[in-house]
Amino acid sequence: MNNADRLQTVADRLRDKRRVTVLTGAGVSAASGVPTFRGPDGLWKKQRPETLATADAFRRDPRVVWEWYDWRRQVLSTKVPNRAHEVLAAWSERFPNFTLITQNVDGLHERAGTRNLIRFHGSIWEVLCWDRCANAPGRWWDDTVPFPQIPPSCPHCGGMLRPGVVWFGEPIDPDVIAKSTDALDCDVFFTVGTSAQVFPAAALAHEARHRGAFTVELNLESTPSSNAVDLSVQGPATDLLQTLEELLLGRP
Ligand code: BJW
Repeated sequence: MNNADRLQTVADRLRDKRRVTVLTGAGVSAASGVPTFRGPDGLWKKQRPETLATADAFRRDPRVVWEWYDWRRQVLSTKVPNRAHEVLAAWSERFPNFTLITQNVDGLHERAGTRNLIRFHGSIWEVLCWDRCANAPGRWWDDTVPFPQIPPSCPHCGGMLRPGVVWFGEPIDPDVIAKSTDALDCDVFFTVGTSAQVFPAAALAHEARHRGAFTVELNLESTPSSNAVDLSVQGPATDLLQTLEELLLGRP
């Protein structure tokens, strides 16, 4: 089956369906110029995850970790959503029961106007008090770019802030797990632009299929999920989602 046939099959599966769930990863933001983690120019090619994306790394050297996040926030502040974000935002309006679970912390799905969005790994635009001081309101939005001082300090206790993202070894918010698990009861489940190497996110497609969803992977290349989904289509997320949207709207 060629890509055109595969996408036609997916479009047929989507027609008249109500419950659609999409899991996205860094590949969806690649066309916006946001670096992925594990690709040839990925963030982990230059830095090991353990030195930047764990609580231990932060405890050891909060300045180095914050410099990395502050740099990424500066890069992100210059980026805009691409066609993949836009199509998914349109689907979030059109399908009666649509959920977008994103591993991305970049905020581009929000900026595209996506409804019913679950941030599986948190947000780079949120911060929280490292000491969880009693006066701080859990986590809050702070889009200061760049921070005038690194590490930025908690306005409530003067201690350090940390980024509102989920690091390796940290649990996913139980409320996020509960909402994501509910969304696995769907007609069609997509996994888009993720290497399917980070758990528990990587297990969601398998569980959705187990529950009866038709599962589809859209990715530039094959991943550990490719043989575990019903249909895998290779190509840039922007092109594949745009083609699907045209098929759904009945336009060439
Ligand atoms: C395109 C494209 C284009 C490119 N179009 N496609 C079970 C088994 C083994 C290990 C574990 C397990 N369960 C837990 C673990 C440990 C760990 C884990 O998974 N480790 C593995 C690496 C082995 N997981 C955790 O630690 C998680 N926590 C946890 O399980 O807690 C349990 C616990 C319970 C109770 C108490 C305590 C703990 C947390 C994981 C947190 C991940 N965090 C990060 C950093 C977020 C903050 C930040 O941004 O700095 O999340 S790591 C990084 O990877 C980031 C991403 O969200 C995540 C996934 O990456 P993604 O999106 O897949 O990106 P890439 O770069 O890998 O792939 C891009 C893909 O796009 C590629 O496939 C390209 O081909 C494709 N692509 N351009 C379409 N244009």
